[in-house]
Amino acid sequence: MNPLKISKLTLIGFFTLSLLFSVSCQKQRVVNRDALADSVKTEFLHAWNGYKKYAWGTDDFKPLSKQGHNWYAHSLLMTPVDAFDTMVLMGLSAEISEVKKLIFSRLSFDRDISVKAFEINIRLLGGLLSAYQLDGDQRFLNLARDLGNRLLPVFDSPTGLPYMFVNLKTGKTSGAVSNPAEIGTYIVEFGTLTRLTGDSVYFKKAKKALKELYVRRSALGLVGTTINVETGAWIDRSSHIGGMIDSYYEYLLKGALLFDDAELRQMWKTSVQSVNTHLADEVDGNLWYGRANMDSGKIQKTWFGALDAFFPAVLALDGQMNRARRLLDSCFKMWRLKGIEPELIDYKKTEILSPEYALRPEVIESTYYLFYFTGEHKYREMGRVYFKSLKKYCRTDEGYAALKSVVTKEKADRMESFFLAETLKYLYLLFEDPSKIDLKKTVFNTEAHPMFIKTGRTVQ
Ligand code: DMJ
Repeated sequence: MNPLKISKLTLIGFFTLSLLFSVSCQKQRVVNRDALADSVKTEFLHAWNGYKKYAWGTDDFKPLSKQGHNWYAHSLLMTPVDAFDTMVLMGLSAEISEVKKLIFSRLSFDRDISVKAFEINIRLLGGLLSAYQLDGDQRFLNLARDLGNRLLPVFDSPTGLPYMFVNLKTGKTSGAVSNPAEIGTYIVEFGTLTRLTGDSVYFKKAKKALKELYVRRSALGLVGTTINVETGAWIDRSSHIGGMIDSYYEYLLKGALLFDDAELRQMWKTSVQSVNTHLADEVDGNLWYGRANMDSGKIQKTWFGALDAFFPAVLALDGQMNRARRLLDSCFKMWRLKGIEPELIDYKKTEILSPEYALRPEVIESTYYLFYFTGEHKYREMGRVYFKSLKKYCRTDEGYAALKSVVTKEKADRMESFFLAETLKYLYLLFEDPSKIDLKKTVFNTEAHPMFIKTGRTVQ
């Protein structure tokens, strides 16, 4: 099918409906909104102003040394692009104008640099597509299309599984050893690009990658941690829901929802059933997900981390509320171990394996979903705890800093763009009126960039 182009007017009308409060909702808004939403906005501006003052035009702000940092030889404006739609949701009009000026005057992808395609896809392509859909400025879509075209060569492997890196100027690819997350996290952005441009190539390549990965699952239905994209052979056969696998599962479900795709839905159903059968682990009445060999299904490591905490959100989105609730309760316990969340723990021994906190969003994201679907006050109370910890341990005089250790609370000189794109966005949405976003019409990419479901329109 040849997807239709969507006119700017239709887009603006749609987003006005989806995002702004209707007059009839005004009363309810007062009741449903928590005063903390404004405090989160204040903290967003605190962090953004640090970037603006010391790192303007670079990728990231280093909050301790107070300087900018670029991922590659040229800045790709990682923080401004990633943060833009949070500003839109928060209604920060002055910041929106200055970021637009920066992006349209400086952002170019015609650079001789080899980039990590996954990160560029979720942060930049996702950010630009969401910016276009929210703001309506055609220049966002032009940039997104240019970037999408420059990322396309990653799919030109013998299997169709994408390479890890691509040179944005030459199209030269590298990195044949990849993982399910970096292979399977394209459909939301590439499918949206197809929908917005009418060019089916993006959706097709991203879907083929998902299918090629899915057919390589083990007899138990599990995937491993690393795979060679040229041969299709698994290298590390350890299976889990954490980093390097996580958003593969997320995109099976989100791709199904965003594009009303029955095949993806079936792939998700089969996969999550295997995950729930083999990786779910009960310890002292608490639900966790451990790490098993993909062939035996035997749990070998009782490890769970900050990245795994995305899973309650996905379970809730799928209507698996009991599991979602129980797993989020476990995640919250992990947060409370040291007053802020460690990167990785052994849940059986209650032992911290990696003590850093990278300002990650996943547990807050899951709490937002649980609040959205249940309306239970308990989840906003969890939100208050996260917010208090963030301010207490990570706030600096002019920004926010990751922690080297949640035990000593020593800070690290990093404020990743996802702090503004995701962590503060989900925290804000948790305290905002839930009707601000309609999750029947909106799918967040894995970097919290909203994409919008169009009914009666499929992409193939
Ligand atoms: C983000 O870039 C995305 O959420 C990704 O899926 C996982 N890692 C970070 C946040 O922790």
